[in-house]
Amino acid sequence: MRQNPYSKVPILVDGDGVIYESAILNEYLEEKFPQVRLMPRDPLLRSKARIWIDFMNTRVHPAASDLQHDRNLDKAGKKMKQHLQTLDKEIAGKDYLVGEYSLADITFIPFYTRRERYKVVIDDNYPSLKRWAESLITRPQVAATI
Ligand SMILES: N[C@@H](CCC(=O)N[C@@H](CS)C(=O)NCC(=O)O)C(=O)O
Repeated sequence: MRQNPYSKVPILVDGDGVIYESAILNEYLEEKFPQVRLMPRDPLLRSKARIWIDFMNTRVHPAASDLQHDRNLDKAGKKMKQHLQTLDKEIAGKDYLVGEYSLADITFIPFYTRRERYKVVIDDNYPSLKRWAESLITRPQVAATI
């Protein structure tokens, strides 16, 4: 991919600009269209949202990739379980990870909708995680993309 020096998708071409790295691309869109608020306004809550976005991108997705490609299966399986337990605990009793619906929740969706590809089962062992994930994918804007 010529436009991304990392040779990865997604990329976003906007006028003369090319944006890559999904977390940065998502924040770009959030800033560009402020009428759709997908990040908290409070700086501390913004940091918390970014911590969860980073958690998905640097922990959940790499473990999923290892599982998908049969790399370090034992270790990847253990890590995935830990990450899912962490999320299950965090989301217990809440509708969203940080305040209102935000990019923190959204960043989990591509993993959840592809979980079979990673041989990941999210069942009643993770009751809060399952409830949250199912509620995310039934949002009309999300359901339309699946
Ligand atoms: N950190 C990057 C990861 C992007 C990534 O790994 N993309 C995969 C597809 S989901 C890809 O382009 N793989 C092709 C390759 O590695 O050659 C992001 O969040 O945008």
